[in-house]
Amino acid sequence: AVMDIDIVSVFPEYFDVLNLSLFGKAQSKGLINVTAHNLRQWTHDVHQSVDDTPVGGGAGMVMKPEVWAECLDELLDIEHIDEQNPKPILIFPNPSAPLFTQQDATELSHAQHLVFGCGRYEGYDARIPQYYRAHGVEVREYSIGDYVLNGGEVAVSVMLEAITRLLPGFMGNPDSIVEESYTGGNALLEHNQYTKPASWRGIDVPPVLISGDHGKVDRFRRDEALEKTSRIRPDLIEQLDCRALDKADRKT
Ligand code: 6GU
Repeated sequence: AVMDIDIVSVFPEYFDVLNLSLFGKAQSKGLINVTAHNLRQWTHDVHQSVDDTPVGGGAGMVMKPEVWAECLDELLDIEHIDEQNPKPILIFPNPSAPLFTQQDATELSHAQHLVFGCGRYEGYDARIPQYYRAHGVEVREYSIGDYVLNGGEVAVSVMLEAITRLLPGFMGNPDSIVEESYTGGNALLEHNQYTKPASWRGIDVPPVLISGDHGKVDRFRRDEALEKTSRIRPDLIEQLDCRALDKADRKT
């Protein structure tokens, strides 16, 4: 079934890029149906204002709950949930939320309807996610990393790419999904990749890779993945499921 994706933003044109490349193909193939909405279309005042000053004081502006609610009541259509219209999942990018992971991408790739709400300025009124949770909607808030962005648009495009590339038929070669980093209970960084020529500007590819011995190649790549991960991302080694390690895995 086609995955319906609604995105709400004050800069909906930002998502015009979704008509290009793999997203465009996925849309024409009928795998996904993406609509970017302008939040201001749910305002009623001449200034089409979507934000106000923070209660309690402080810098910047906070997105108002009333406008978001008019928008989300319509897009979520929570009165009419049945077999044809399964429960949507509401997602808010938020730099103060848990990190978005491959596990989240996998879970969300099984949804039928995703609604993304892009906050701008200093954020959105905390009662918005609270209200929809209290009314039975699955609401998720995610950060995409420990750095500051101006708004949720970039974060949504990152999450969308991570989710939609997992849809059956989206990628040309589904094998490349199972082999890559961060999948399964075996989240290691990937081993290095080489192509031909075997020697280039005086640098040789590791000879074992052209030995034709598949067992040795697998072992070499596994050792490289373990070594790279412990050096670059020791936090991923901490999270490793011991059962994912084989006897020959070097203790690094
Ligand atoms: Cl989800 N939003 C914003 N504004 N900044 C971020 C972020 C999200 N994730 C990391 N930085």
